[in-house]
Amino acid sequence: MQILDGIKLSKEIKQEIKLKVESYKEQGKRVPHLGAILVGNDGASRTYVDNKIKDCNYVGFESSELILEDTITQEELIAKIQEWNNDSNLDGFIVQLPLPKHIDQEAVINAIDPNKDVDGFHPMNFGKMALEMETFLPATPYGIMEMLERYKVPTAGKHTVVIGRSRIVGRPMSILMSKNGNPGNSTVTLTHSKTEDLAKYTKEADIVITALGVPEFLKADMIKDGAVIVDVGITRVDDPTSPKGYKLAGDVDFENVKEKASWITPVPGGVGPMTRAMLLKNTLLAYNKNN
Ligand code: BQF
Repeated sequence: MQILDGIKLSKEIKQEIKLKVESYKEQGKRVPHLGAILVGNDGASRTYVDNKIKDCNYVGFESSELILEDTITQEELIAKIQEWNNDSNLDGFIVQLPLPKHIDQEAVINAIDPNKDVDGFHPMNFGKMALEMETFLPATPYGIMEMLERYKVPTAGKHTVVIGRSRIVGRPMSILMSKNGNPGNSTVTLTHSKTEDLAKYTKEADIVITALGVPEFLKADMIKDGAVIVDVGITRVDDPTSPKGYKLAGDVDFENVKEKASWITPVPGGVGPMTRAMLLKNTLLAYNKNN
């Protein structure tokens, strides 16, 4: 078993970006600028946004943070988004998900200028991705592709089974793994909550990508020897021994599955750090496209 180390790789990527920013500065150019909108004060969302801002500081990007009350109306939020769409100082921005229940997530995503949509969630960008045109890829699928590429994990001709069909992870992942390129050229099965006998598919898989959110769901007897296992699950589970009172649990029964897998991502320290690094890559792409 070999570990797909997202911490190590994300550090390398951040270092590459940092060097690019230094060279822009030397050329007298402005630096890339990322914005983040947070609605409400959910603890996990707060942490995610804080970390995105920290990452910007680390690589030398400018960043802007807008924290809005969870009582804000959808119209008010969309008005803020339009302000940021028209702000030529801002290369790209994200609206941290999930949003409060009274706000229609789809309407909000649709309001973002596709050229500033560094999360790659706008339907225009999803469509471009599906058509294999250059665009912002959603950060988690992008991070997984980057990881497979940098570790030279073979994907062509392999059977990839994706568990979960969310707009942000599972579905885009299924599209990217089947694209004509490297990584890609996989034969993809997209499984979901209505799939009958899921293990029938996972046992046949050369690559399993699980984005379910059920701790330790994927057991050793559900995979074949030498399979590549990518764990996108990050559920907070109580842990009184940790200072935070919780720990992160993946979808994979890591201790047992790792004995059978050829490559495996840990949780924490696998896909999550790659997700963070890819937001920076997308911001760099926005900077280069909009300049
Ligand atoms: C790690 C996210 C669900 C809903 C909204 C590192 C992250 C997570 C885990 C992280 C996520 C998940 C993010 C680890 C960003 C990934 O070491 O395992 C980093 O920061 N993520 C988000 O912004 O919104 C979410 C998951």
